[in-house]
Amino acid sequence: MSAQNLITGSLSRRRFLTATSTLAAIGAASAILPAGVTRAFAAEGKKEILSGSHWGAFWGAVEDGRFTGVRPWEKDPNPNPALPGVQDMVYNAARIKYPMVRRSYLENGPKAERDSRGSGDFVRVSWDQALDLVAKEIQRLQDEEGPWSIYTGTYGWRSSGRVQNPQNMLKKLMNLKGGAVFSTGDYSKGALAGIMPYILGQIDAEGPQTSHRSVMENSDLIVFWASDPLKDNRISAGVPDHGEKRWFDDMKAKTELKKIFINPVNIELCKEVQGEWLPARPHADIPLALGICHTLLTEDLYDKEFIENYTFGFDKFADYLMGTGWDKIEKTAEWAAGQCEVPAEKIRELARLFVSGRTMLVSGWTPQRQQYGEQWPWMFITMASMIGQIGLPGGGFCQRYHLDNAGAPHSNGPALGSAISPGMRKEIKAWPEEKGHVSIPCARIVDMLENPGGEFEHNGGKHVYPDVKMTYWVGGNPFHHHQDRNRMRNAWKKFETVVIQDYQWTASARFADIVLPATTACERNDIERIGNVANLAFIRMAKIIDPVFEARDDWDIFVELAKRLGVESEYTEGKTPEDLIADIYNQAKEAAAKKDVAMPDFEEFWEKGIVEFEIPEANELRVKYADFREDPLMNMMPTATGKIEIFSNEIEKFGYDDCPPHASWIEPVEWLGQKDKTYPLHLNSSHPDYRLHSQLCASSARELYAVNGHEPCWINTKDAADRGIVDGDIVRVFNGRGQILAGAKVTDDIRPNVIKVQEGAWYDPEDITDPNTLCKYGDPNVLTIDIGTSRLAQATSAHTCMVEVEKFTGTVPEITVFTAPQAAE
Ligand code: PGD
Repeated sequence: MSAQNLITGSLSRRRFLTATSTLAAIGAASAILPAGVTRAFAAEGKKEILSGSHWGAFWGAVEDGRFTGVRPWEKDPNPNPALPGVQDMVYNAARIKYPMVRRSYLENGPKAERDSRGSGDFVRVSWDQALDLVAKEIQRLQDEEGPWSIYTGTYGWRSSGRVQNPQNMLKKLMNLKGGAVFSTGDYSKGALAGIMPYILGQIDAEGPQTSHRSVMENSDLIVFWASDPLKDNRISAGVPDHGEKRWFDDMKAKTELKKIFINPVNIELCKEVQGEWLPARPHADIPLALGICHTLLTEDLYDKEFIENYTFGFDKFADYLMGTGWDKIEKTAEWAAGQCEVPAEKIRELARLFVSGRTMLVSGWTPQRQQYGEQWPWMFITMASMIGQIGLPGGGFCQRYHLDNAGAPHSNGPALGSAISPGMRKEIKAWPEEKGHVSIPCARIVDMLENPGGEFEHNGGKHVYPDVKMTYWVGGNPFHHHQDRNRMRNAWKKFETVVIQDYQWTASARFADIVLPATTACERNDIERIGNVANLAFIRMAKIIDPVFEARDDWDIFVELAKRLGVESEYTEGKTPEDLIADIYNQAKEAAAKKDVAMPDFEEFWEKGIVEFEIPEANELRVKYADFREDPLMNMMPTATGKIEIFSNEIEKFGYDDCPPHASWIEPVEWLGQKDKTYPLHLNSSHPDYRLHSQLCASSARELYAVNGHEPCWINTKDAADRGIVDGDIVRVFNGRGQILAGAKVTDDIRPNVIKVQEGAWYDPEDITDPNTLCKYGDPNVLTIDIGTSRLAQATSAHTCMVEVEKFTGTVPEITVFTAPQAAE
């Protein structure tokens, strides 16, 4: 039987009965059954289907063809409390039900009344009409302008699933049609990924890290520096395994292991494991680390042998520490204390402590989402090099413990590929460089819109911004993830046509011309891994219900467009998503066989819904960079010098004053140390406790955290008292870039002069005609600055932001963003 038939419903009645007889134990997919059988089956009552999501593996309950609830997979050790949102978002009021076109666009075509985007004035159209409009516009721009006029950078976290990757689908389609402008980098670890290849010759913050067990057995001290592994591991780009819970339990039990949390927020994990909270000033991590390094140098505590044998360029960094480097400032503990507000004696104490036993330094990614963000990861590795424990059990550094349970031992399972590759661009017209570069750093989209034909620098190169006329966005939400919303809103008008393909009415959809309703992952078939690092299992992401309203799978939408654009057969290559699911499973099965790991046939896997792998004992004690430590010549770092580069000759050649050739402190444009106190509070817009970026914001999971119906604004007790704010008040957070409402959460778990509003809160403008309109719900990116980290990575600087807060005394406007625009009901 073909994969297509198996998955989409040609199971025989006998096979169906076999499958359903095991349901009590393992669940079954109504989706794999013929329609008639599905109905008969549903009539038997509630059934559960095993599937996976960004929030975890779960059993989806189905009653009479309706998805009615979720229950965490029984082997999930720490289910995400937001999981019920997965079911809620299928039906909630923000669901996009039908293809919609902005009225004036429909009546007058591209460019029409772009000021009215965001007003919600949409007209329902048929699928054919919507698809014709999109195809016609792509064709027109390819013919009349060229591929440089269409921006399909389309950044975003989409849904889990190895096959249904709508961004690759879109890119493949555009490549077959002569290309488009794509994007590079990401909003996540863009600065880190930009600088690391020069320092370690690899991105480092990816894949497996030194195992948790190695830390538990060998470390005396663990320092979580701007890292929140309890919160962030709740989600994953694949399906999270949540195994880190066991690590936290072990940490809590091992009282002799010292834990320090350097963070402006006293995070849950710090309290959970009875750690020491060091509330250093945000945006001053580099001075703090420099003060530590200066102490290590001047008290002769650093590991000279490691520096000598494993690193390059320390002498220049030492000069910088001692005040003979480029800025002529000696980085004494006293100097550092003035910047980071940690007492000088404490800084020296930390330095001594770090070398007194085995120390694991753990960093999160917030400090690299700041202006000059490239400097922090470099500083962090320089400090770890001076401590000299890189490659030793339980020592060194880790930049990924907060994601994908990256200290988990990995199983003996094979890799699971991704099914759709964007392929190569088939040029219809040659692409001259003066028409603009083929890609831009993703976080520079607004610069591109404001400066068509303008020059930009990136990672040693000089390029030209293309003059884009259209964008097609899928699987991402730029009206949440990008900074400085008011500036963005204005720049967005440059697009003559905006197509958004999503399943929910995000602000991005509201600011579109053509809105195409996609299915959620629960309405189609796919396959994923449980545990991006542990690779505990492959899980069938079975269709739980048929598509609701007029939603269509991204795949089907792109096939329809490919048809209209004359590239259907090249696009599909004769396959369906179900074939692709079977293909990548079978490829993995072949790879497994080579390692003597047995896997069931695809058919059996699909019926059962899961194949689990074993964890070899040897993988429990992984130590990152142990081979380099053991033999730095045979296992050299893939850098220019083969060593860890504390100084980079390559970066020096770029001559960037915003990215010097060794880790440096450069005062940012906005921070708590600045003289101007117009906006006296630092805004921390870290990742949310109970969503994935903006996903689930429109769901019932909001009840877990909303304050008085608004996105919470954590504020220190003293700061609140100074402003007459009490817990639960609606507050206005503002600066020169914009203003938002939020719900005050008054607490001592955030240090004074810092507030927190989580990224991903949906943008809800009160009056789209006002360039400084209030966001009624609480999107922090109304307030954040939109500048590149530096010319090297050109990543986001979202965490460089100062604001003021006041109690809101006006009439609180109704929040409207969580219901569809009226015409779309
Ligand atoms: P998501 O909310 O995941 O955010 O930005 P990103 O755009 O990735 O958006 C995904 C969108 O895809 C949602 O609208 C969802 O409905 C849609 N979607 C999901 N599945 C599908 C599908 O199958 N098909 C289609 N068509 N659509 C789908 C995240 C970005 O935000 C990231 S990664 C980071 S790290 C940044 N972090 C910060 C930060 O720390 N602070 C601030 N201030 N801002 C940030 N922005 C960045």
